[in-house]
Amino acid sequence: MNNKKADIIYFALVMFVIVALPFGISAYDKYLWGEKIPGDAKLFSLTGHTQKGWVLGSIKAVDVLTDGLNTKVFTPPVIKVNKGDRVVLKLTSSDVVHGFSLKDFGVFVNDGIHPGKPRMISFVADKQGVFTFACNAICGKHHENMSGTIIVKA
Ligand SMILES: [Cu+2]
Repeated sequence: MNNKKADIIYFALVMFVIVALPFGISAYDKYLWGEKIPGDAKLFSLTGHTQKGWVLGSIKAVDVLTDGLNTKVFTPPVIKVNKGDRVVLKLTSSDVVHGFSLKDFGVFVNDGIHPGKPRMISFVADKQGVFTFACNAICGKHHENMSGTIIVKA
């Protein structure tokens, strides 16, 4: 094989990867989110952090790196939904392996939420009230603080 032919083949390979990558990522997202989640589901992201507890949304990398500087920043998240809503939570860890439990709705992640591997959980908020979710993996000295509230309104 001459060099020119090899160049063309490598070029084609690189182009293939560049073109295929977004498709791969969106397919992986679909796989994570599951196909059966209806479009009207209420979606929330929760990121587990050993010092800040559960954070609504995502945590910036810089916050993970500087967590020792602002350990006092701790605001447990509050999620508000309406009775009957399908709720989907995307659970991510920013540092160590966390877990998740929302026992009032029978939701448990017992095999861990590992950094870089978001977990999707889904349930129907079929009862009204104020419910607590927590981390069910011993993840550090602030483990006890790792909780949040889900308010289900009528
Ligand atoms: Cu935890």
